[in-house]
Amino acid sequence: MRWPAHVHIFTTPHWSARPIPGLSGVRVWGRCFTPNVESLERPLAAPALAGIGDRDPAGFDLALFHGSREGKCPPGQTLTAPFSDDEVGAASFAYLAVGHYHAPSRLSFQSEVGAGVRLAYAGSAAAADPTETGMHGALEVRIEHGRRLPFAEIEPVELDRRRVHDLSADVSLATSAEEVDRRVAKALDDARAGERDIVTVRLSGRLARGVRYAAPGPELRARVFHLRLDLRRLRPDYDLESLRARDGGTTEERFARALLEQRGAEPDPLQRALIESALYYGLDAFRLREVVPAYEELGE
Ligand SMILES: [Mn+2]
Repeated sequence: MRWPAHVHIFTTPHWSARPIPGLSGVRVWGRCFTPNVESLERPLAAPALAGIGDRDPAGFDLALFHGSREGKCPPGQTLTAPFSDDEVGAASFAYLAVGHYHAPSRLSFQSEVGAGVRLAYAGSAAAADPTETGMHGALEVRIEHGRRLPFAEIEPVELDRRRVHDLSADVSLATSAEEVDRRVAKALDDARAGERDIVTVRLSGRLARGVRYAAPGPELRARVFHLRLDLRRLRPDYDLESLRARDGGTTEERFARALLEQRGAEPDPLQRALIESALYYGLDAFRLREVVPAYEELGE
């Protein structure tokens, strides 16, 4: 791929600048980073900014870089090239365009070098996995300068035509698999999930006795680009608390109590889920007189 002539790639780890043709005094500053190499260098610490010098009062300086705003690091994201809000405030950039975090965010404040939005993450241009919900794209940044302090405003530009949704549906006492599908379809409607979208629906509640639900029907699957159902919080309608409380001596009651005791004593959540699925299979055998695969996805 060949970049067009007006694209400049910053290739030094220290800050360097490019002027913008036709815009006197406006400089874009950048510094490169190595993908997947975490760095604890602070890009906005005073020594890193020492080479930048005074800005041209006719224009402004803009920063483009990769880094982590401290205190805002999303769970699961690595902290690299950290900077603090105080460092942002002390730097002489009117606007800072930052990358690394995948969700959009912004920081607005006024200082002697600029006002309005002063720093923003555009976020990833497209959702990178099923947890990256919401809109993804770029930011259009408008900076007014010359007559007053440089003033920036930003406007999101949606680029990813797929949206990622993370939804939940209560399917309590659904009396058939079709009814479960209808409740999931309602959740898709409420979220306006469309045929291009990637959707996780977390089901919860107790299904009516004897109802099995393992996967969405074909009509439901066809409604979105990708549908993933999380069944870990779905339970059959067995009242475990009353089984635990009863001190009766039927085989079913003793079986239920024995497994509930085992589950209570088990520290490992995976083992607890396994014991619980064994309990449900056993209760199915007692009450429905049949055992079919249904509880492989139980979880906490
Ligand atoms: Mn990154």
